[in-house]
Amino acid sequence: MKNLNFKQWLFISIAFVFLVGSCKPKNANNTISADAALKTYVAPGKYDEFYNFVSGGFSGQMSAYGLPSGRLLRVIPVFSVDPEKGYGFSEETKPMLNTSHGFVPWDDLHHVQLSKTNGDYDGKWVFGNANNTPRVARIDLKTFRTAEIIELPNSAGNHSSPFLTENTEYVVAGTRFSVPPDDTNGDVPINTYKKNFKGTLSFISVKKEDGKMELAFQIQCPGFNFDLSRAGKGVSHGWFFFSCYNTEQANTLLEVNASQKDKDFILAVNWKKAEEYLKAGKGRKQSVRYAHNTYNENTHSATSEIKTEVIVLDSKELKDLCYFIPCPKSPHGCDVSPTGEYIVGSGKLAAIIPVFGFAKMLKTIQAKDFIGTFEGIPVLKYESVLYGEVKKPGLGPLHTEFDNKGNAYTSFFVSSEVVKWNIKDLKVLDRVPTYYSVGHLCVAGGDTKNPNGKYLVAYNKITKDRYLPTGPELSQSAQLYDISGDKMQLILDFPTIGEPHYAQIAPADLIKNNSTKFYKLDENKHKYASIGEGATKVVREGKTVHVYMTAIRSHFSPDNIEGIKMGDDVYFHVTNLEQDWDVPHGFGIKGAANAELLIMPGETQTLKWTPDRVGMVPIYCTDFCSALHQEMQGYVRVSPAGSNVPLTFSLGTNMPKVEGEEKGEKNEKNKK
Ligand code: RUQ
Ligand code: CUA
Repeated sequence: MKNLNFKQWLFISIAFVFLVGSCKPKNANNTISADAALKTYVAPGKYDEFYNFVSGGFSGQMSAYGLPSGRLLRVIPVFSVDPEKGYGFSEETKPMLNTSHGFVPWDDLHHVQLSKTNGDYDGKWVFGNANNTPRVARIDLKTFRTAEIIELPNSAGNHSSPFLTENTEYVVAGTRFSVPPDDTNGDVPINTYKKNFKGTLSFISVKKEDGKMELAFQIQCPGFNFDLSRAGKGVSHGWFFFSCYNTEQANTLLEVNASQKDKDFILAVNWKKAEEYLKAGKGRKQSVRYAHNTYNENTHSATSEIKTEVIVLDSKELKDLCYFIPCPKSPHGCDVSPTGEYIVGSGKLAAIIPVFGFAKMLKTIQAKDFIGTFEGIPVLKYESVLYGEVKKPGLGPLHTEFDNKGNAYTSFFVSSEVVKWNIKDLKVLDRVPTYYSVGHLCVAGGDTKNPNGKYLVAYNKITKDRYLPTGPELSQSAQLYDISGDKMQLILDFPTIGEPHYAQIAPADLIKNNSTKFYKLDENKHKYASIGEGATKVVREGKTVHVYMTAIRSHFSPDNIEGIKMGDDVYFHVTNLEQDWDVPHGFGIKGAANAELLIMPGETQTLKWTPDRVGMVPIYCTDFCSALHQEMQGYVRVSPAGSNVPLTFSLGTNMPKVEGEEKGEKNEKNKK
C-alpha cells in the first residue's frame, strides 16, 4: 500500500519528484499526501502565484523564488560580489560595496522586509540587512537590483534589522554586538563591558516617492545584544519592539554567562516620542563615519558618500522613550500580531511562549507598575503586561507569523517543528515536523495587517537524508506547507541558495507588471556611454585608455584595437544598444583580474583591465545572444611599453593583409 501511494504520487508529477530528489518513500508517505503534487505543480509556461524573497545568510545575497513551485527565479546580489552579473566587479557597481572600512566584498544577509503602505506590502522595495559590517540595503522591485546601501555607525553585527513601520516611515536596525560608541576610545579592556559598551538602535527614514534612505537618528541603549524586532501596527503603530538577550552583560562564554537570568527583555520604544525629542533638539550630534551608496539608473553608476554625523538620543535621560518588558529566556523572535494587539516573545530556552498585550503595556506604564529600572529605563511588571502564555508549545521557539484566521505559527529549532496556536485562547491547534531544525518561517503576508494565510514556508538548517549527498556540505532547504485547512500539510521541499534566514512572500500580481524591461538608450546619462556605433572610439589619456564600445547582435564596435601598451590601464565602457527585453550582452577579456560584465539593454558598464603581458588578447560576448553569438568576439593587441604602434580601432575595415605587406615589414621574397 505504501509503495502504491508513492507510485501514484510519482505519476502525478515527474517534475515534482525531481524537486524532491532523494526524499525516501518512507518519509514521503509519512509527510506527503497524494494531492501534494497537484498543489505545487505549476505547468511549464505558467507563472507562480507568489514571489518568495529569501535571505541568503552567509552568501550575502537575496534570492527570489516562485511559489508554490519552489522555482528559483533570480539571485539578487546585495552585499557580496557576484561575478555572474559583474556586481562589485564593474567600475559602476564597486561603490555599492564601499564602507567606512573601504571596499568590503562580502556580508551575511539574514532578514528581508518588503516595503509597506498601511501595513500591507506595496511591492515597491525589499530591504535586507548586513550582519558583519552593519548595513541596510534597499532593492528596487522594478529592476530586482540593489539600489541603495547605508552603513550604520555605533553598531556591530546588525542582526535586529531591517524591520519597518507600517508605512515604511522607518527601517530600524538594532545592534547585535554592543560596542563602545564610535566617538569614544574603543581601546579599552574587554571586561569593562558594563561600563563602556553600548547598544545602539538606528532609525533610517525612507522617502515615500523614491525610497531614498537617511539615517534619521539613533537611540543609545544599555549594552547587551539586540536580536530581532518588529514595529507595532494598527493600535500599536508608533511603537517598536526589540528582543534583547545577554542582559547579563557578559563579555565571554556567552553560551553559559548570557543564560543566567530567568528573564531578559523586550525593549518597547515609543518612536513617535523619539520624533518629538528630535524636533525639540534633545539629540546629541555625534561625529562618526559611515558610507551611503546610491545607484543611479540614468548614469548607470553608483556613488559612495562618506557621512560624518549622526544624532543620538539617550535612552537613559529621555523619559517615556523606552520601557523594558521582562521576557523569558534569551528571546530571539519578537513578533506582532496582525491587529497590533499582541506581542509574541520567543525565548530560545523558555518552556512557554509569552504573549504580551499592547493595551496592558500602556496601562502598566500609566500606573507606573514597575519592578525597577535598568540603566534608567523602567522595567515593567511581567504579570501586568502579560496577556497569557502558550503552554507546552515545543522546544526552542524562534519565530512567529500569523494567518488571516486568528492563528499564529511558531518555529521550533530544537524540537524541529512548526506549531500552530490560536492568538486569543493561546491553545495549541496543530504541529508538523520539519526536516530538520527550522530557523525562520514565513506565512504569505504573515507580518502584515492582512495576512494571506495560504502558504507557510519553513527554512531549515539541516537536510541530512533529504537530498542527494553533495560532499561534506549539504544544501539548506525550504519546505512549503499548505495552511489553508485546519491541519498544516507539507507539500514541497526545495533547496535554497546560501543559508536562508527570514523570507517574505508577496502576491506576484503586486510586483510582476512593474518589471523594467530594458533601459532607454536616450535616457542613458553615463559619462562614457556610446549612443550608437558612430560614437565609439578609443581615447588615450596618458597611461589610461578609455574604450567607448558598443554591443549589439552580434558584434562589438570596435572589435579590433591596437596600440595598447604595457603599463596602461584600459577601461572598456560597453554600452548595450539593444532596446528589447532580455537581450543582455556579456563582455569577457582573457587574463583580466576581474569578472565579466553583463550589460542590460540600454545600459553602460565598465570593465577595468591592466594588461600583464605583450601579445594578442581576445575579447568575447559571454551571454548567448543570437545565432551568431559565437561570432561576437574581437582582439586587442598589446605592445611593449616603449612601442610606437599607433592607437587604432576599427570594426569591419581592418581586412586581412596579404603576407609581406604588413606595415613596417619589408620582405622582398613575398612581394608580388
Ligand atoms: S535569525 S534563524 Cu538572523 Cu532567527 Cu536566522
Ligand atoms: Cu552578445 Cu552573445
